[in-house]
Amino acid sequence: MSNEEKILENLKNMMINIEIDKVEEEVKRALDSGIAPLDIIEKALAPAMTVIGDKFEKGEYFLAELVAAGETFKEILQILKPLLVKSGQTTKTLGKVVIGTVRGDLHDIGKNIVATMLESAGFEIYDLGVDVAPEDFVKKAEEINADIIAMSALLTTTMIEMKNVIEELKKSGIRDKVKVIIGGAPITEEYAKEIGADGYAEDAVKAVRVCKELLGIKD
Ligand code: B1M
Repeated sequence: MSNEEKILENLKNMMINIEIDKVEEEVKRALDSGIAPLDIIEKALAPAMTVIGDKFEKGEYFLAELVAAGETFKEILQILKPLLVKSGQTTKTLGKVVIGTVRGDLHDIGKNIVATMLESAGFEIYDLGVDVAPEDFVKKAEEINADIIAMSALLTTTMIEMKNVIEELKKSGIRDKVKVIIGGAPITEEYAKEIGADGYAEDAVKAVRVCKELLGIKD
């Protein structure tokens, strides 16, 4: 195992064991040793969250652990976000994206990563936060003349809101003016097709690629 792999493995385990006070220090150590901010997220912190979710499901962890891990992830993102944006090094705007987590859903860690990655790729981001009603997605898209609406859902019970947003876009007569991309742990390519979304991405890196494809932008 390389030194980089060891540090990432260590970080992942600290997160899984909810050793909150040690995580920030280890992230700084990872950065100092030259590990890319995106690798810290994709190879250590995000996989740790999957394990934490599994433990919650099995009853080994409770809501307190879920909250502590979520809060820690958000704090670490505050440190990594400027570095991610900087590494994108783009100045021109590729397009306007309205992003949010759908109604009834308060999960925003993945959505924030997607927003950060899109921003670093050169998109202009309008982040509506969490628990966003369909009308609010549409209102914002109309107001800023958005190119893309990007929706995140982490609960099987809230996925349906994505369909509601698409219905709302049709009602407002702007469905053909804006592309819709969806994602989040329970979302699949099939679901995207089923509800008539234009794109689906399983992670933040793919979300950037799909958004570019939807607007016909070549790398
Ligand atoms: Co919740 N939670 N949670 N939770 N939580 C899950 C989602 C769950 C799978 C855990 C489990 O049981 N295994 C489960 C859902 C079960 C289901 O619906 N099938 C669950 C539950 C049940 C709940 C509550 C109902 C618990 C309760 O109260 N009894 C409750 C619901 C609250 C609500 O939303 N109304 C709840 C609450 C919470 C906290 C608030 C404590 C906290 C969220 C903190 C926060 O977000 N600010 C939390 C957390 C942390 C999780 C887990 C452990 C981790 C989620 C996460 O941040 N992952 C999660 C378990 C899991 O997902 N395995 C779980 C890391 C993040 C980087 O990944 O968000 O998947 P993710 O994002 C990825 C991709 O999905 C993708 O890219 C991201 C980066 O690669 N992606 C997109 C995301 N959005 C995208 C959009 C795109 C494209 C890609 O295009 C637009």
